[in-house]
Amino acid sequence: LNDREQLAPKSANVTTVSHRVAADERSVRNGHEGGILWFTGLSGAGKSTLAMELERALFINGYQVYVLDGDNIRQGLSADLGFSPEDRVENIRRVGEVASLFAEAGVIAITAFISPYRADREGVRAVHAQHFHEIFINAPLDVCEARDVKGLYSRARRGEIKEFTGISAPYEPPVAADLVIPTHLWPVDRCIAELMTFINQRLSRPRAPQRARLA
Ligand code: ADX
Repeated sequence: LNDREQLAPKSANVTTVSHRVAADERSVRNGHEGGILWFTGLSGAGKSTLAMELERALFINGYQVYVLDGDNIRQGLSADLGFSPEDRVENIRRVGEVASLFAEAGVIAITAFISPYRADREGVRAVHAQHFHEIFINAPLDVCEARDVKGLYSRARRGEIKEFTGISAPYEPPVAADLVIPTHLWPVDRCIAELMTFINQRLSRPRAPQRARLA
């Protein structure tokens, strides 16, 4: 919780309380470290599909993993937020904090949010720089629009949805993503295989849980 000074707390007189479980004790038990796999991309690029497939694949391989998905989080944690620039900033800030808590708890958090602003994604990286991986789920706008899985693009084109990303609201693609997954070129199986390879390289492999000497 060292570099969490992004937003100065409104509350006065709060101090940091130390845990008595260290990060490496958690990773020894889990067989891997916690971390954040931050998916970003246009609506319809494939973030949710790949996040849920990857969650399944990692779970089967013994990882502690959980997906935070935009459409789900916006029905709970971010139920008070819409799609104005300010609300998107706040949405990503909250999700970044939650994902960081998951990572500290030893879990791999996969986040599936458009997260259109580069500065917001970099803000999350600053909160949890150690194990933050920005993954660009990249499909061109015309492909996402042709897919139009939820029918939102056609509604946005008709002006029924305002501030729609890619149509009437901006999307700032990553300039140096840790991994790029072009979903218009690769089938889902290939995308998952590439993600698994990346995870095996970047986060330690699962080991058989050891029973550490604990006091
Ligand atoms: S973000 O911009 O704040 O990161 P988030 O990922 O949580 O967005 O939510 C995006 C989802 O909300 C889309 O998948 C889509 O289903 C829905 N949605 C509804 N209105 C909009 C809009 N104006 N722009 C983008 N997505 C929208």
